[in-house]
Amino acid sequence: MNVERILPQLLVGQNGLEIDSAQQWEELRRPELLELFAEHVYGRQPLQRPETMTFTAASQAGCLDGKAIRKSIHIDFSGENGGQGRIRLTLYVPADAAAGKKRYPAFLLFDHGRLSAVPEGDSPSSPFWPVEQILASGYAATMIAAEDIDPDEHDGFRNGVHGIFDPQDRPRAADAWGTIAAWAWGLSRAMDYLETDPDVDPARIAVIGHSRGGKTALWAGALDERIAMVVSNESGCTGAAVSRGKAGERVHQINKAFPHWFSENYKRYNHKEDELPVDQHLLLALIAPRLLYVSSAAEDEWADPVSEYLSLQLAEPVYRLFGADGVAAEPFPQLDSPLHTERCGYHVRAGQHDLTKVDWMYILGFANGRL
Ligand code: GTR
Repeated sequence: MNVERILPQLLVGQNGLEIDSAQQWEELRRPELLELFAEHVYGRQPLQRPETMTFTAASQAGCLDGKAIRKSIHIDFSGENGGQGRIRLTLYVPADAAAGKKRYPAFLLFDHGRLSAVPEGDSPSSPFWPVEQILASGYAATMIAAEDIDPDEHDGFRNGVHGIFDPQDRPRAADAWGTIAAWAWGLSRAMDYLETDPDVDPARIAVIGHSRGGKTALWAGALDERIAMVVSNESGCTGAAVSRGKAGERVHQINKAFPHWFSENYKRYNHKEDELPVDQHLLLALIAPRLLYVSSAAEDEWADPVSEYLSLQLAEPVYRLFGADGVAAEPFPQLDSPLHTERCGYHVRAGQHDLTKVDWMYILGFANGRL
């Protein structure tokens, strides 16, 4: 798209102060940006780890011809409203991990109904979640599903974690958490569990999501600094892509089609992206200096690869504050030519909106030696 985009400044605080050190970024700009995204876009999470939360090992069995162990964990919690929730976490680790030899770095996938059910048994792999490819690359593979956290429909915020934790005796606040913030909260609860698993190295966990899952992974990664790497696959509008001047899906369209995804406040920006106090490159910058990978598909005009790449380029000044480079100097890459710098990576794959084995190949290639 050939429009001039006038974007909110990354390194100027709300009080006009120029941010020129990593310390100022972390103490001033980063907290105020988190506040702005919570208030105007995703909504505020009302709690972090519930006091009532418990982890239960529901099952453990060998799989993949003895090469791996599959564990099923129940993450249970309850709220003051009396409701109870359970996130089912599935974890595959190479067999030698369970023998206590090694703690593995891991990919934590956020699934949103793309895997028809939590895969069971000996053949868990799918192109969307290629467990064998992930394990063969030296990582554990773990996943949770959106449906266990909050349903992907506008139910008046009565079910899922909204029903469990939101106050029922007063009107909903305009900055209350939407479904994507609820899902991101679920990813942090998965992190809470993974910190306790003896087979996983909790300092080396990559969170990955596709499309609405990519939006979720980014907001989780912005909020939760335990996440060492974030992968946004084709997250598009209100994910990786810069909103101002974006092609394809716009703020008014996403708010109409998915009224439950974001805060009520976000609807104020329908047809008015220019009035947002943030844009999505600021979200990507909140991941810095941790590892950040953005991927696009060439035919995915709805997500808008050019705006996704631009966002990653514009996040670079924060990586520079931490002494790392980014992709700002590089033009939009050729198809299937991944661009990998020290802390940031990008590729645009030929084909349509999806998370495929080819995406995973490039993503695992980036993680190798970095995560
Ligand atoms: C679309 C939505 C996108 C993207 C996508 C998906 O319908 O407009 O923002 O999230 O769904 O999740 O596959």
